[in-house]
Amino acid sequence: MTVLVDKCAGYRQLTLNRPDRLNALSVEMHKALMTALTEAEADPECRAILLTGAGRGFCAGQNLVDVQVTDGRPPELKPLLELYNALVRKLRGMALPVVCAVNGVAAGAGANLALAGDIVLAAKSASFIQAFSRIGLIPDCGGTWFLPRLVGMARARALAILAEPLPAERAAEWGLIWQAVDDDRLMDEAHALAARLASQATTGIALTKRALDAAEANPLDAQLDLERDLQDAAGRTADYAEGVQAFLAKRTPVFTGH
Ligand code: T3D
Repeated sequence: MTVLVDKCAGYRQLTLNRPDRLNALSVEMHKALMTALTEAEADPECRAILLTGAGRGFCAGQNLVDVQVTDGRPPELKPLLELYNALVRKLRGMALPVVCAVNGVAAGAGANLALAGDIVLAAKSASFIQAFSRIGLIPDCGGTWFLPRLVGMARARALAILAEPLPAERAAEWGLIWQAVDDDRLMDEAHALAARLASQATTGIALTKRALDAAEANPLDAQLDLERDLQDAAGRTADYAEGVQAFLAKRTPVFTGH
């Protein structure tokens, strides 16, 4: 199994599972991850995703064994890149919050896959490497979009061109990720976060994700209109009614995600 699926209370843990190759992405793994995300979204009991890697790495990007130049002919990369694009679109478009727990090195497409999550935690020993320029490629899997937005153009350019490892703690300082945590705390923290998200008003979170993603391209005027419409939708959820009632009654709200 190239992706392990664990059903936890309220959420699913998906684990990239080719540890001998630092979870480098094969076509089989692409398909397994896509299937696991689609199935999680269709499960009414599942209200958050926790994505991590088995072994000492998170993901080393494209499985380079599959794209070797043979007989002097470079491989056709476009079909492969459609798989990456589909994965990034899927992760960003998920109606569920996605927590990435980066347990070790995240390189190439593996780094950018992590950045497609909503909240990224990393073990302090982990690092992020835009490894593409080392092999003559450009950052893909959304890298050229995520990097400048998260850390600014100067840092994005240096990360992309120099391909040096960015340690997790600096990645957090720079705003590339949410938090760097002690290695032995990573999975406990990630599970606690996923469980917490799974008990929140998850329809509201899904609408928040849509608003933030649209904000990247919208002028303020259009964004204000979008906020009005999405807030209107959030205001019609049972969770909003519950949230207000619980606040007024000074009790903890019980959200259902509806
Ligand atoms: O099709 C296309 O090419 C377009 C799509 C591109 C998307 C991309 O992701 S391009 C970028 C691809 N990824 C890389 O270039 C990273 C390659 N890996 C590394 O640079 C290093 O492995 C790391 C810096 C990530 C970690 O270094 P280290 O020293 O901790 O581990 P290692 O010894 O290099 O790797 C451990 C094993 O995993 C090793 O196998 P072995 O020698 O024990 O049999 C290594 O070959 C294997 N491995 C690591 N990364 C990949 C890989 N095998 C296949 N593909 C990999 N990407």
